[in-house]
Amino acid sequence: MHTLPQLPYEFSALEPHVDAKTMEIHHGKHHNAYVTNLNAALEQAGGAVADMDIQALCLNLDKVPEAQRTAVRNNGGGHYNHSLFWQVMAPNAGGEPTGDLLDAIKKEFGSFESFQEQFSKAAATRFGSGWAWLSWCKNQKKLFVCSTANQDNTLMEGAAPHKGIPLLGLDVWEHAYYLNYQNRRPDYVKAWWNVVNWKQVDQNWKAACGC
Ligand code: MN3
Repeated sequence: MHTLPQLPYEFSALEPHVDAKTMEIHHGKHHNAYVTNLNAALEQAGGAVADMDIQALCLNLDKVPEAQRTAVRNNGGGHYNHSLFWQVMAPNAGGEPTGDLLDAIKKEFGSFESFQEQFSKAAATRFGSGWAWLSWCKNQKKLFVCSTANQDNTLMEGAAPHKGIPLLGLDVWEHAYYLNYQNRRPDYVKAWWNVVNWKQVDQNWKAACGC
């Protein structure tokens, strides 16, 4: 059974960048529905996939019976992505990462500003609903930026140009910003940098690369 994680802060904690009403609906209704629907699909599927943790499920969608695979992809992806999303945001956050992670970003993208630009572009140009990512490619031992459609993520086979472990994710579904920003996705993306929890991203990176 998968369960809805508690938000690590109040609904209003990310204001004015992300408003309390959006957080309340996003966590309590949208994320909760992904968890409920994931559990229902896994109950139908039975077998080993019913006991996998959420990361293993995203990595092993081919092990899910075909009849439930799309439901598990959409709702399991939704559960994984949002669980990460709440963690990589925090009040009194934003700014730049420090130390090794900043060095790794500079090495890969030239500068922090250039990384931010690439990531914002990935978020702005994803057509329809999806996510922007900073992920770690284990095979090539490098950071990369991309976007994915729907509730896909970079753990899933064929969802992105590289397979990799998500370190930082940005939800660009309209439900993530429409109340406050209406159609202005670029304004939401710009404001969102003020709530990025770089300490958590650094932890995610160290866990992913073993460094
Ligand atoms: Mn969402």
